[in-house]
Amino acid sequence: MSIPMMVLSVLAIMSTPPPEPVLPVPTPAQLAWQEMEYGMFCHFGINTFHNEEWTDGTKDPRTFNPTDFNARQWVEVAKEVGMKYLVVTAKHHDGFCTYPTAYTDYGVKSSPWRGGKGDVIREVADACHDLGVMFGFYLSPWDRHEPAYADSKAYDEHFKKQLRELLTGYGKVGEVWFDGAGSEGHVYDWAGYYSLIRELQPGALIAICGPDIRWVGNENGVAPETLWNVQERDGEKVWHPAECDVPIRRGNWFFHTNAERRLRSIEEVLDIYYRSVGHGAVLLLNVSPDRRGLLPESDVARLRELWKVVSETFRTNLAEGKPATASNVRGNDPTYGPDKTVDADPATYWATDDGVTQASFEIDLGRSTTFNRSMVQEHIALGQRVEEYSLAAWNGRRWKRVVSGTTIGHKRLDRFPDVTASKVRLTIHKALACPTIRAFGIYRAEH
Ligand code: FUL
Repeated sequence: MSIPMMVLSVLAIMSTPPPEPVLPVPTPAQLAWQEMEYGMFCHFGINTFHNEEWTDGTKDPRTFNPTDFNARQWVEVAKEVGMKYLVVTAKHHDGFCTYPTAYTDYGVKSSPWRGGKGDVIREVADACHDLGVMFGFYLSPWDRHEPAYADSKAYDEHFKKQLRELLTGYGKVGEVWFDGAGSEGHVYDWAGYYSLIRELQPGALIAICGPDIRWVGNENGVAPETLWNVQERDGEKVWHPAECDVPIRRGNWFFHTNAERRLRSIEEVLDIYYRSVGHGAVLLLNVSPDRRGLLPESDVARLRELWKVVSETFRTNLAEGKPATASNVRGNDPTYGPDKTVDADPATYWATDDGVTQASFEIDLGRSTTFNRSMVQEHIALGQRVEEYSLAAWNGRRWKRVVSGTTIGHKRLDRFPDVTASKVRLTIHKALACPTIRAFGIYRAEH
């Protein structure tokens, strides 16, 4: 063995093991999904043609007739504006199926659209797979049309048959969305639904009424300031990350004519972004295809505007590559050095010694720098840890606190008025175990 090789192997032996995970940790599919941060929800069905949010299952299926349907437009827009996945309604509470199911005539089969041969789900799924956007579907458990709904057992069978069609006929499915609305008092065979999904699409995440993704608890697109991924379910601790679903037009999941005034302003959607993604949740923003079967131009313009602001804001990390020092580095091993938070490599992270749950790192910006946004990410593959943090800035004479908060999780974004400093310091005041910080950034936003 050559001398340099020997040195390397000795170093390898001496290198410090990573921290033990804080259990439970995300599954690889949950981790990949949290990494996506942002997706598009599309509610499209019979309601689209009636200016109603919930129809009762009696609307004539012949009224479903988009004039210019193009799912590719939906997915192209989603991709262009930074959304990494798309969830579309295969059946809403009214029971109308947007795909040609064999188990009811109430759906596209009985509509004039494409001579009764159309399939919304096929076209959305194909476009998603083609363009590399994760595909998901919404299948409402509550069904106001299906006569079998009155009989729980019979309906379970019906529902499973529909699930099977959707899970076997449309390629890879990333997310199955089970809405709880309207189901009060009804008994479903959830365990049966879940095992069918696990069997047919083991990679699919089951959301809302399901074990993999939880509902954030409101339809305003806002996650609480303190957001833990770990939740208690049936007396057991589980990793159950939150999704914030919210319509881009206030109160409208489905398209309504003459409702453009409900379109949220850029300030509102930006605020939603900061309070969902920026609180460590995933944002599922609903955009309703119209009666043409296209996303309305005004909504598309708003999505573009939002993504422009977000990408411009976070394009330049003013701390990237700057020298960093820390109060503690795990095993004094540079593998876990504080520079790993600003190296733009998502795989590396700063970590402290076991038991050190209060620690800080400083970044020397080299010159006086003005910023008004910050970003911190934990290495959640090893579990969520941080309970309290703060950011301080050196104004040449003393440290001044800029912002403080509780949890970080996958991502924490903070907004504050312009700060000018030559050094910044992130302090972890409290954590469940030694912190693992994967990324840190400061930015100057114009909006
Ligand atoms: C709610 C439903 O009742 C709405 O119509 C919409 O589907 C929303 C995503 O979930 O519970």
